[in-house]
Amino acid sequence: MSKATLYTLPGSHPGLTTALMLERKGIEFDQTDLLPVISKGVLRALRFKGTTVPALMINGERLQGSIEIARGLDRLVPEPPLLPADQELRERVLEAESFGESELQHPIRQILWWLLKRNRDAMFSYVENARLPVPKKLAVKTGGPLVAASVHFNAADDDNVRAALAALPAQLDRLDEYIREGVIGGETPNAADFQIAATLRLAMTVEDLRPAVESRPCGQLALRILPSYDGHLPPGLPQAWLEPLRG
Ligand SMILES: N[C@@H](CCC(=O)N[C@@H](CS)C(=O)NCC(=O)O)C(=O)O
Repeated sequence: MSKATLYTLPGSHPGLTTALMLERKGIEFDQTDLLPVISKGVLRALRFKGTTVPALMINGERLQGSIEIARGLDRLVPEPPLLPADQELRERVLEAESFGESELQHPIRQILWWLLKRNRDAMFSYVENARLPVPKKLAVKTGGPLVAASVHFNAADDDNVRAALAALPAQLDRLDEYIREGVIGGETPNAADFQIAATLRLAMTVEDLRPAVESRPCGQLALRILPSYDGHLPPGLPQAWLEPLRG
C-alpha cells in the first residue's frame, strides 16, 4: 500500500481521530492541514464527495468522515481491528462511536468557534504545529472572515452554545457509563475510544470546560489516549452559561 494522505484542519477533532486510527493500524500517511472554509473548495477539487474533513486518500480510494474512514481502514487493513470481535460488544462500540460523532462532536465545535470569534489571538495556539499552506501569522491575522464564515456554517451562536453547555454534563455521564460498562476505556482502544477521546481532548483545551471534563473517568481516558493537544482558549464564556457544569 502506498502512503495515504490525510486532509484535515488545524485542531480538527475528527481529523485527530483519523490520525490516531492510522497510527494504530501502522499505516504511513502524510497530513495536509487546510484552512477552514477554503478546505471546502480544496476537497471539491480533489474530487471528494463532501466538503468536510477528515478526508483520506488511501490505496486509490477517497474516504471521508471519521466513521466512514474507521470502517474503511478495517476493510483495507484488518489488523489490528478497530472494533471488538464479540458481536454484542461490537454493537455497543458502534453505538458509542455514533454518539461521539453525531451528538458530542458538534456542540464542542460550536463552543470553540464561539470563543475564537471573540479571541482571535488564541487561534495561534491551535495552528502552532500545523502544516499550513500559508505563514501562520498571516493566516491568523487575516483569518477574520474565515472565522466569521465558520461561526456561520457551524451555527455557533449564543443559543446553541448555551444549549451545548447545558447538555454537556449528561453527555459526560453517558461517557462515564460507557466506561463502567467496558464499552470504551479497555486495554486496547477501539474506534469509539478514538472518536470520543479526540473530542474530549479538544474540549479540554478550553479553560472554561477543562475542570468539568478532566475530573471524570472519561476525561482521564481522553488524557491517556491523547496526552497533549495543541490549542488553548482562556476563560471567555459567560459565567451564567457555565452554571450547569458546576453541579
Ligand atoms: N462528523 C464529521 C465531522 C465533519 C466536520 O464538520 N468537520 C469540520 C472540521 S472538525 C469541517 O470540515 N468543517 C469545515 C469548515 O470548517 O470549513 C466527521 O466525524 O467526520
